[in-house]
Amino acid sequence: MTDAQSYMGKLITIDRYILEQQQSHPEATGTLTNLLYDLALAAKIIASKTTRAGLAEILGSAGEENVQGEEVQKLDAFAQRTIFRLNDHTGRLAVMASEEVEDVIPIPERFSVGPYVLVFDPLDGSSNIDMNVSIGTVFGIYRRKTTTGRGALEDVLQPGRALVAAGYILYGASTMMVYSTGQGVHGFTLDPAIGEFLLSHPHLMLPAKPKYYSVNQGYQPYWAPGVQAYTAWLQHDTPEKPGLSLRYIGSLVADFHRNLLAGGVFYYPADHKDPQKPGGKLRLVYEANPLAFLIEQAGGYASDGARAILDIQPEQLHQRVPLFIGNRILVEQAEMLLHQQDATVAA
Ligand code: P6P
Repeated sequence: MTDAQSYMGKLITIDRYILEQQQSHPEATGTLTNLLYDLALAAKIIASKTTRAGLAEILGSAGEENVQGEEVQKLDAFAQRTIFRLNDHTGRLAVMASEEVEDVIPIPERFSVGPYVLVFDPLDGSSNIDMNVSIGTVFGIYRRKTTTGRGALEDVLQPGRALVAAGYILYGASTMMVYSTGQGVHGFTLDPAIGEFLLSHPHLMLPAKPKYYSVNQGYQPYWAPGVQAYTAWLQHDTPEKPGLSLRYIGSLVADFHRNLLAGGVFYYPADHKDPQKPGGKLRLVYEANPLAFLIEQAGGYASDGARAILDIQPEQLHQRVPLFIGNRILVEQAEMLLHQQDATVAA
């Protein structure tokens, strides 16, 4: 019986599952467990707003701009405040970093610091809120690197390989929380009637036979030749795989989640359409790295087109990176074609 089968049919809450996983780490103090509890609570609080986004006054822009120069939707600000306020006083974190905040977020002086670091995108895909398209929260957890003081940028700029946990919350037809602490990927679905996340997808693994490729083909005229060749390869039957269907929601967590369940590849390559984004649109620290951690735990791979996302040493908090993520065979083909393209250009 597989690990997944051993859980089928059992009614297990996320709190109990996280605690059970902690028991396989005798040295664990429970701090990471409680941090994951807090993120599950944040998910419930944010979900209580997303399900009413179309009804409450919360729609529309808060009139502010975040560091990306994007209008901040009120739901973005609410998600940011919720995650911060659930974690600023617990003594579990040394420092936080968010897509919505330019610099690292220190723990207020009146509270003690702890051994972990939380990086997060509080509400990714927020431009989809008004169209009722699924949106998501992405998070990653590190142990702090610094040994004195209250946590610093150095603690946040760690390679993804150093993550101890990562996950996302998908606010869609149902609200799901999917996470890994390095012992496989596990999915929980919120039962709003009881306010509990229940284990619904234990030990998620990418299907060996991929179904979808996900990219914004509107940028095709601006792609490098290697990306053009890669997309054509994905569309055609080859000995390695059948021609794939295109599915693209334009909301990273939703696109990632569908491909995790069905098999496939999501890519947001560098394009030369927007000079502001020569290295792709997605951020390394709080989008690419947590999802790369998850996809490797699920048997897949994530690359910037040349090397593993998890091996990249971040230089800036909001740095962008090209992202190819999904079945390993599909992502390695991207690396091969981009390398061939570079070799051709260099010749
Ligand atoms: P495009 C949403 O704004 C986001 O950050 C991700 O969720 C999504 O994958 C990407 O941008 C979509 O970008 O350029 O295709 O609209």
